[in-house]
Amino acid sequence: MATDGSDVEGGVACRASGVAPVLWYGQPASDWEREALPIGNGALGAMVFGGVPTERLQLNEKTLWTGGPGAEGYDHGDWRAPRPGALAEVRRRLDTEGTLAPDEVAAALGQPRRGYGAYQHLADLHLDTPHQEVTGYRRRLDLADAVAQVAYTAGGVRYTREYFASYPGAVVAGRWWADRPGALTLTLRLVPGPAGASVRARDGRITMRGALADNGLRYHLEMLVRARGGALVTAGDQVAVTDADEVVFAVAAGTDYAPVYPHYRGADPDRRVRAAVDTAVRLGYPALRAAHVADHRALFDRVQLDLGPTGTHQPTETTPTDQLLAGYGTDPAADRALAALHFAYGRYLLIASSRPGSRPANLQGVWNDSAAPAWSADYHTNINLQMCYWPAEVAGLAETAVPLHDFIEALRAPGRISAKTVCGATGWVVHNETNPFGFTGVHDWPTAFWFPEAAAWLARHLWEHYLFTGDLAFLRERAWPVLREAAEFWLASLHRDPRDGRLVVSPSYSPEHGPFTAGAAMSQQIVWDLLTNVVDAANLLGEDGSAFQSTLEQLDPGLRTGSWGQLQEWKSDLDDPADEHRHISHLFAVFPGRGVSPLTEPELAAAAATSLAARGEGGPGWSRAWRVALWARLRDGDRAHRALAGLLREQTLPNLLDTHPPYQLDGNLGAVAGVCELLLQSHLGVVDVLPALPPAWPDGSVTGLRARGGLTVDIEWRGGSAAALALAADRTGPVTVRCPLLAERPLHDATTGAPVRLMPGPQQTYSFTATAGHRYHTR
Ligand code: FUC
Repeated sequence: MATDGSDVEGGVACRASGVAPVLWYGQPASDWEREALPIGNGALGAMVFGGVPTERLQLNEKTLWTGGPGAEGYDHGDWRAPRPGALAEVRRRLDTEGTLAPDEVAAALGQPRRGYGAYQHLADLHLDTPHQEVTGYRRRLDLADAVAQVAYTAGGVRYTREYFASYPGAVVAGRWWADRPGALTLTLRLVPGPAGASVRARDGRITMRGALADNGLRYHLEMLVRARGGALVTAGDQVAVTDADEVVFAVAAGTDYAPVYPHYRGADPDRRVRAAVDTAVRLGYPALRAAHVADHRALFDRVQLDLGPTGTHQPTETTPTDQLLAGYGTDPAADRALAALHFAYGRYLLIASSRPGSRPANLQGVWNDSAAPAWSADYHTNINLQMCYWPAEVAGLAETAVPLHDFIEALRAPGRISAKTVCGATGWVVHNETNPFGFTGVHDWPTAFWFPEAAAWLARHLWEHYLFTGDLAFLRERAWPVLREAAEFWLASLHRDPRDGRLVVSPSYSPEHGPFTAGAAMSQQIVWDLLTNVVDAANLLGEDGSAFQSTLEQLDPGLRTGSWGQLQEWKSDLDDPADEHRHISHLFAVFPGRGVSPLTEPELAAAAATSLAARGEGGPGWSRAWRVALWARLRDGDRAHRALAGLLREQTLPNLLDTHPPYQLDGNLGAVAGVCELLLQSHLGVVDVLPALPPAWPDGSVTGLRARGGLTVDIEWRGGSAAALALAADRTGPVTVRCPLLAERPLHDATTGAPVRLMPGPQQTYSFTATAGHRYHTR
């Protein structure tokens, strides 16, 4: 990137501010949730405190879970005894009574969970120094390099430490150095998380191993320490270094977990963990670091967001991040800089918590310091897991979705059994939440146990991957089997509504509030979405989609306007205008669905806006993030920006992590997707440029956003309108763009230099035929 702040290549001047996206603080972290800084490589995570005299890195390995096979009484949540007629009875009562209380339905269809388990804290790495009084303290996290750093002066010596979690190296690595030779004296020690772990140290190597008490899951952590200069002594279970010039270490960890139903066990982790640290140390710190930075930047650098000039100073550079956040709302320029930093951070967190080969990001990504985290830090599938992956495609991070795709595929085997035993249907199903051990059945929390639509909602992520990449082999081999089998479940489960003969979901529960009914809006909208996607996929693949098509034609779409102009959440008009519940389920068709848009269904979109406005502006971080995306899809940039402002002001911690409370990653990632929707939309088959630009962001630019149809899009705007546009096409084919700029500016093919013949269309759209590999721009 040019350092003069502009990078002209075929059209869009990427006015990136040239400021490295960095979080920084003037004091150590004392609170894990609010202040520690996360690094991760998808499988391993560390929270860096930057403490003096003692440093703490809290460590995680994504598969360290209690529960599952081996845990007493564990099952996948399928009924432990058949309940002949139970489901039919609930359906019959809903047909006659209209609504049922959640307690009643939970009594009939739910059961207590057994051995579900929870994500576990692995260990704390402590590094003790003799330093007491320090000056010039700085703690930072460079998002572009994915390196955390701490620096301070003690006794006239400048000490610096840095850490990163390397995906190619499969280790968390650290380096300590000083600006004077022989100045480093520290002790490294591990404090295990699981009870009963054995810790040994020998020749600069600390090994922690054991098996979890409840399920026998074996875990192994190894750390190798090397010092340059001075002396390194291994005493007991600690490594002590004195008078060294530099200290480096690498940590690797693993368990014998394997994502394979029904046992979820694989090879002993010892050998691969040892090989990882040995290889890392043999490679040497500089090469390890360089490979890490190159790996991370290959993903991170794809998208740059700049929200305009900030005057004489760069707020993110001159003001510590916690103060910048605390001052949100007092300085528009600083607010824009913080919003751009928050966006970059969300992309960083997705990269750090989800890489091919790891499990998907859980409720806390990969970071957890507890043996009993909230909601087990599991995979909630009625909004949270899906939200975490909303930015993956549009924000140029498709590779981070691979763990989700793998996870969804692995849910099918246990999901088939749950579909049969609990729902009496073919196909596969998962309900409200799951764990790494294929929990696809039910539990008994009345307002959060029954949600068979989760499988259909998850399946759309594989369809979306096809829409963004055009990868037909992926569609045929990976997406189609998942989609088809999820749709088969609904062909077997949909119920004919005696009120109007339409096919509805019954029982149907609009997440987490209100009564059980038949045909709640979200249920219908998700099934409509699935069947629509399956029919499209069948047509593309030459498969027989006729059964899905005919079911779709009889399906209640779950879209109706109610007595106060709202989009009804339930088939009966039960909505309370004073209800401010966090789940906004009946607007699924607005986002992430594609069933309602102001451009195609203006009345329904107006009803959706009425509902959304009535939901107020409060709620947990994830709910605010959803509103950013919803208002963006309703093309109201100002209201979307207000939701983002509320998220930053009220639901964001000093380390910029989202809070529910407690810390929950989905709000960070949902906000990235929401911001992308303000600047670019493509869910209606049109590349829609600046559909909901907030008035608060009059000038700016974004590079590298992705549009369905295999396009990479750069946009520059000034005074609230597009000023330059560039599109790079992955493949040859028709492209339609909605951008008023094209009325006054020709589009050029940067590859051939020739002007592009644009066909004007409705609603300020312009169409042309793109050629694979060509780049088009408006200059
Ligand atoms: C759903 C949400 C809660 C929370 C939990 C993890 O149950 O309703 O707000 O986010 O997931």
